[in-house]
Amino acid sequence: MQTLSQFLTHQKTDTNLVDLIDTLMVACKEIAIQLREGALAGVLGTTENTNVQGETQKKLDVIANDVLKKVMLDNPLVAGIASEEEDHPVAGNEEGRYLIIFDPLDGSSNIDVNVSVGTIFSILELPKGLTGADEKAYLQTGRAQVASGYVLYGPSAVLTLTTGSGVNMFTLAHTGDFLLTEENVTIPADTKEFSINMSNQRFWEPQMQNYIADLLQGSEGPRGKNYNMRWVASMVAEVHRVLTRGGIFSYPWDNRDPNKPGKLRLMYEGNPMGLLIEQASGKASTCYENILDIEPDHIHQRVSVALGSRNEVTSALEYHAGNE
Ligand code: AHM
Ligand code: MG
Repeated sequence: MQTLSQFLTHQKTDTNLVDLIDTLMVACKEIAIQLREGALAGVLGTTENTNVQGETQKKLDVIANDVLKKVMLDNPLVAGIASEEEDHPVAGNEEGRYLIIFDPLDGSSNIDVNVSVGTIFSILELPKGLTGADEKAYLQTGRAQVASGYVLYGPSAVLTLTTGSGVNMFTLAHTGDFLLTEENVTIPADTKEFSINMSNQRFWEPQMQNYIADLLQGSEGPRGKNYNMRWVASMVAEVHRVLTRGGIFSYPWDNRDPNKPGKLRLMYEGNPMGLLIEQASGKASTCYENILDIEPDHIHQRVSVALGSRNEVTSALEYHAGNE
């Protein structure tokens, strides 16, 4: 079985990028160990702090952020990092070439109930004339990502990675190596499974309400088939399911807060997951435009998301057409 670095080297990935991804996995292995210890290590529960998003931080949000920040900033290739848990980007090495953007622990509402969580990451090159402390350096479209991925901490720890030529999955072995377990992941174009937090239904736009109402009618309705529903409340787990067996996942725009077009964040969640989905032949949209085409204007900006099986996402978008 091939290790992660063997696989990337065979793919002729830039050696600096291989080094950087290896460093990211050093941090993720440490996070996996802390998660596995759970209550034994006293890491469950919340802190007294809220992050820049106004959310209460879990102890493990803070631990995962500190681990990633320290490990990545120690790598001389890193010009700076931006994190969902940091107010502002943090500068790294002045000679560094890469910017690392991460959601240290996605789905952290699931930590205390021992359900899957994950780390999501996105890698960009530092634009000329800017430093890793400049927010502007990070405000690149999702298409500019040189790599993105996540580590799902579930029954097994799985790295899902793209460097722009397909999607591959690596499982963390007891030896500490990530070993290639799924090559060239492809999402089926059609599906009978959707994933959305139904409790927010009354806050959605009528277009999304109509689309989901039609799915719920099953084989009697206009879609002509019975759909199953799943909601883990960890985007990493939902995207992993979509990549593994197809499906549509959405966290759509809702009217709870007019300043927030959806709950998920473009730079930490939308873009890295969008690139994985597109590289696996799926589709990733806001319901109105391709996520990867958005010109970001803020490091913490929110975005509505509908992603997964190509034909199903296209059907969802048809309900929204003409409402731009
Ligand atoms: P987080 O990054 O603070 O954990 O929030 C993102 C998570 C996603 O993983 C998940 O899809 C969503 O929030 C669940 O939200 P809800 O609790 O509204 O169902
Ligand atoms: Mg998140």
